[in-house]
Amino acid sequence: MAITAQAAAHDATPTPSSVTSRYNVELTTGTEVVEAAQSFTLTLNIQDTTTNAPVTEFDEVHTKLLHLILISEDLGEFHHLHPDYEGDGTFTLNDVVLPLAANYIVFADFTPTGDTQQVVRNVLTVSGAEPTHAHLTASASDVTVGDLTIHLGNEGITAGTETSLSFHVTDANTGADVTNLEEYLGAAGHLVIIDPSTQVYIHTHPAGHDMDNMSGMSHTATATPEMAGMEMPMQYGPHLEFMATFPTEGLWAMWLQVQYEGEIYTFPYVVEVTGTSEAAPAAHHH
Ligand SMILES: [Cu+2]
Repeated sequence: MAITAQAAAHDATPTPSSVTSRYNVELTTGTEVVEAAQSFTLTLNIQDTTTNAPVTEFDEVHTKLLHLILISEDLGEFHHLHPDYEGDGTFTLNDVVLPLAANYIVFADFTPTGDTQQVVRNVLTVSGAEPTHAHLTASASDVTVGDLTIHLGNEGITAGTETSLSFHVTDANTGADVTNLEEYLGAAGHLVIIDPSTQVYIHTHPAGHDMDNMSGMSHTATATPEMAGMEMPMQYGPHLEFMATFPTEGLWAMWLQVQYEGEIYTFPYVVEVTGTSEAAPAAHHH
């Protein structure tokens, strides 16, 4: 199958950039076929396509050398994983279990030292998978997972325009604002956005998590004596703002990940993005 590669910026205002063939990510599994619900080892070999040499040096981005996003082709399932670096351009992930006989889209998100962030797309097929398409319907603006409810406040999102996605985090049981989200992988939250064809990948973070603009963030109120002189852990909420530009209209899937009381929570959303006013058909011609 064809492997397409796609680069996307990993800064505060990401826009999907054009397809690149600069890097190849070769996926191999320890078994001849991957069976649903059966554990396997996933190996990734990253090569420079111009020289065929392995890429051996990577920058640490959000505390990891490689972020692996696995999404079922119907966009119903989302995993964010971190394979171990073995050296020589090889990463491995042990004990991977995929529950469904489905095609999984694998986005390898990495930054070769000296280059920009790269996102390379592959497809991993679980035995018995039938090709399918995402049949998305817009989600409710409130999504509850465990003890947290997160409200997406945007009323309308327009394609081609930088949009601030505004989330509000509350306790699902009491309705009280949650102000003590923890840092997860070096950010207040992580938002991954995918189009239904899974050709566009956007990964964005709240503005200012690198200490230059502290929106959406609060310090802990008190420091214990043990913490004197140490950097205090950051806490976040109830507001989280992410900048993103959706290149095209239609339904888009998003997953917001935050950490709360030591656990990682994943909130799935589907949002409708409308066309620009220029693109809308003219109503009347006189
Ligand atoms: Cu992230």
